[in-house]
Amino acid sequence: MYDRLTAEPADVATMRDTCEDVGPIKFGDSGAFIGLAYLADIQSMEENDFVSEMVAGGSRAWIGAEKDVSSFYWIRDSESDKVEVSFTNWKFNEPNDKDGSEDCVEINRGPPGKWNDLLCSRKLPGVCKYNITAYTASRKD
Ligand SMILES: [Ca+2]
Repeated sequence: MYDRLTAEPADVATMRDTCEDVGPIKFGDSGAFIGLAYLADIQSMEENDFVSEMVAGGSRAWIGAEKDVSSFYWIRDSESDKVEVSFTNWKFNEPNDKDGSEDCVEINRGPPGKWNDLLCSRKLPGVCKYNITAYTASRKD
């Protein structure tokens, strides 16, 4: 389950905190639970299309990949909870690590759904992803 973040554009560190503040969430009297939210990781082309189309007008947005030394990782709940990126959808000639300082990743740069590495301090919207652990009641809000 996803939700496009409607907050003001922000740098990646701020956006990660904002996503984490969204979860955990409980819905309804039964306590139906949606687990922690984090800046979205993307595991397949189908998921990539879903996230890409979610961002209004196909505008640029942060996704949750970040570089450590020379590889990109999906970072979820914390710096220690990270998984090396396998599926990718880089734009042609990206990631280019311009000026040796592009460690974060945006989606919808150029062709829809394509990725670009970018300075983490740039301000963009972001897509949060909810890790659903149980969902037994209909959403009431
Ligand atoms: Ca780049």
